[in-house]
Amino acid sequence: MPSAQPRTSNPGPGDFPQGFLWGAATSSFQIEGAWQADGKGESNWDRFCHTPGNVFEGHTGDVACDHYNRWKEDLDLMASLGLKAYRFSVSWPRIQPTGRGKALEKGLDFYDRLVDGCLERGIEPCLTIFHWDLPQALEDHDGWLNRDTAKAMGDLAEILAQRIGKRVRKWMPINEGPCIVDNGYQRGVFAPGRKESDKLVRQGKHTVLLAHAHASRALRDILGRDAIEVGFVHNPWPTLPATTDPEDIELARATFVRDAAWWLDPLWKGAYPAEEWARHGADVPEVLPGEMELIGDKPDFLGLNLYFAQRISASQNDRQPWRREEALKTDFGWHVEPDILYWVPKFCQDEWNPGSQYVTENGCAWEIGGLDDRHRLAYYREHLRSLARACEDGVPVKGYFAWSLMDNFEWASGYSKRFGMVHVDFQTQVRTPKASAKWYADAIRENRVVDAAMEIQFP
Ligand code: GCO
Repeated sequence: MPSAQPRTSNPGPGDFPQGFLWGAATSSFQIEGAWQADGKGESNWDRFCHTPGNVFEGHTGDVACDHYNRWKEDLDLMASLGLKAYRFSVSWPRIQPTGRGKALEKGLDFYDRLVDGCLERGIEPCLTIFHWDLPQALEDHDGWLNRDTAKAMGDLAEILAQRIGKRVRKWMPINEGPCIVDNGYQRGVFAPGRKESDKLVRQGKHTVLLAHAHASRALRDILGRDAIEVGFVHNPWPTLPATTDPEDIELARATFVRDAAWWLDPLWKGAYPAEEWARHGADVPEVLPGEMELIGDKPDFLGLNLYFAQRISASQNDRQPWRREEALKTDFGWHVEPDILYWVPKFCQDEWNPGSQYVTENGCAWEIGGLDDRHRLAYYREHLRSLARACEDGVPVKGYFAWSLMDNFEWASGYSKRFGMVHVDFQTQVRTPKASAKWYADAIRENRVVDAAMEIQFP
């Protein structure tokens, strides 16, 4: 097994600022299981999985990691790794089975215990309100294509704020708008599996932004703006410079910003990007009076979910981005480009100046090595090196959450893709930390990218 070398020097390359938040992330549907326990309602992902042909080999989230029953053991595991923070999501239909009305006490009790369990172990609970498992009853009314869903999410945020209160300081209403809408309502590869027009899909994106806004408003009104931080968690399409030539950097920055602006401009600039708006002609969302003001009440931080990247070069004739063939590829075929964690936070800082940033997800699906997962270890190591460089350059990145704490249900790929730093045997539910988890624990303890005797190179 690769092992950490003892620290030999004063602060230097690879060190993180004091108080840097080291965490790991999961989401409700991917780990909880217990899909009908204690009055929980059906989610759109339950329905999607139970409909043949949607998910790899008919896998479902019915049991997943059985975290609903094993949460204590899982928190102990996190504590043993020295995690400072845990990012998890709540299952909306566990709290409101139909997405509306009175909350189910048993559902709230679960998250109540989880939050206390984190705090008792010195782990900061960071709560995502919506990570894709929508009550099916709301989906039956058009889900994210229906404005009412945004309002309903505001109500859910209110319920959570009242019950969980200031024990949670970092709240993330939405996880990855593009995956919710593009994958769910345009490409049809995620729940609910619809294939709708550009116009409807853009309306869906607007509804997701509105949901973020309603939830933020509820949290801030109830808990107080100064008591909590509300973040927007996004997965931008990352374009990086092919070289460090200033022209390449500028082209990459401009391309990146153009791609991400549809989601981030409304939040940080209070308006959709004008050029893009014009380009879409009639395929733009209906925006009602007051909505942009609500959406433009800036989040306190930007959360970035980053996994892979493409490159661009100014000297290339067509100036089109491409994926580097020589890059290592994960089991998903995703091109690994560790400097994504340097460039993307920097570009975001320059364009939107969100004040604080967190890498809310970063990780890889690799089966290779099994428990001796050197590729994953190297992935984390090299990405964190890049992130440390961004911090050294003054980009206010305050923390990092590895995706994922443990192997889990990977959406349409079911259990065929393993992202965990902890291995899960889905027959026995036994959890076993992989080499990457042990390395991560060392890095947390030393607050820096520790060296490891291992040979994986990222070309
Ligand atoms: C995501 C996701 C995770 C995925 C991960 C790997 O937010 O896309 O939050 O649920 O499992 O990204 O695909």
